Amino acid sequence: MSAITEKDTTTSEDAAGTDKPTSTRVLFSRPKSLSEVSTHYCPGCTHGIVHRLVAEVVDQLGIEGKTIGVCPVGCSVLAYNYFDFDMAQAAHGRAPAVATGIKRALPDRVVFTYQGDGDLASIGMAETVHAALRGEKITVIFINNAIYGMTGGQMAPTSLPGQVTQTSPYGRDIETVGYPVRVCELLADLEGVAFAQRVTVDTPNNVRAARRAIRKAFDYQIEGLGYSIVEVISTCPTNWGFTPQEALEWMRQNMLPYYPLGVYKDVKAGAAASGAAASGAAASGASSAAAGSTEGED
Ligand SMILES: Cc1ncc(C[n+]2csc(CCOP(=O)(O)OP(=O)(O)O)c2C)c(N)n1
Ligand code: SF4
Ligand SMILES: [Mg+2]
Repeated sequence: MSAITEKDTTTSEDAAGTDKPTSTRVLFSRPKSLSEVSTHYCPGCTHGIVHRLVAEVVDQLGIEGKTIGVCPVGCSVLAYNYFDFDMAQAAHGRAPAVATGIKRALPDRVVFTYQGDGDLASIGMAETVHAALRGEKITVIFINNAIYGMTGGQMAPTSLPGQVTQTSPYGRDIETVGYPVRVCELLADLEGVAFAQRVTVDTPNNVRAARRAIRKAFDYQIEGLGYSIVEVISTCPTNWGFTPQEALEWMRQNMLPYYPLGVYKDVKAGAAASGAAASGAAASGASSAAAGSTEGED
C-alpha cells in the first residue's frame, strides 16, 4: 500500500507562472514490520490497531531482525500473517511457556507474546503467573475484550458482572462464577514483574499513549529488567452485538470503570509510585490515559 501524503502549502511558480507545491509530507504509511496484506479482523475490532502499534515500536527500535512474537489461539491466531518478522505459534494459553523457551535459548532476541483474555487469563493463567514470578524477560501484549471472540462469544474470566454472553445469557452471575480478574493488579504484586500498564485505543491520544506503553515494555525487556505487560482494553463489536461506534461507547461506559487505565508497576519509578498510579487511575478511570496522552509523540 502506498503512503498517504499531503502537498505542502508552500508553492513556487513554474516557468508557465503556475503555482506548484514544493514538497509533499507523509501523513500515513504502513510500518515496515507489518506485511502488505489485509487482516481478517471484523470492522471495529481493536486487534488491528494494536498490531500496528507493536509494528511501529519494532520499527522505532530497529529490531525487526531480532524480534520473535508468539501467537495465541484466539482471533489473533493468524497474527503471524500480519507481522513481518519471526513468529511462533503456541497452543491455547501456552504462549508464556513458549516465549520463555525462546528467550532462554536466544537471550539476545526481543520476545513477546500477543494474547487474548481467554488465552491469557483462563487456560493460560498458570503460565502467566509463573512466567511473571520467574521474572522472564519477555513482553506480553494482552488484549482484554471481555469475551472469547474467536469461538463465538462465550464468557471470559474478564467478562463483567452482569455481562450477557453466549454462556451467560442472563448476565454474568458473580454468585456462581465469581468476579472478573484484573490482570495488571494481580501481576503488579509479583517480584518478577518490571512493568505493567493498562491502556486503551479508543481515541488518537489513547492510541499514542498505548504506543508509548508498548515501547516502554519492550525497552524494559531489552534492559533486562524482567517481565513486562501491556493490557489493552479492547472491543469485540461482533460478539458484543454492537456497531463499532457503539462498542467503543460500551467499552468506555462499562469496561474502563472496572479496568482503570494506568501504570500498575514500573520498577524504574519505584514501588510506591505504582500503587499511587493504580489507585489514581481507579478514581479517575479513562482520564488517566487521556492525561498521559497529552505528552509529546515518541
Ligand atoms: C486447548 C484448547 N482449549 C480450547 C480451545 C478453544 N478456543 C479457541 S480460541 C478460544 C478463546 C479465545 O478467546 P480470547 O483468548 O479471549 O481471544 P479473542 O478471540 O477474544 O481475541 C478458545 C476457548 C482451543 N483452541 N484449545
Ligand atoms: S470476533 Fe471480536 S475479537 Fe474477533 S475479530 Fe471479530 S471483533 Fe475482533
Ligand atoms: Mg477475548
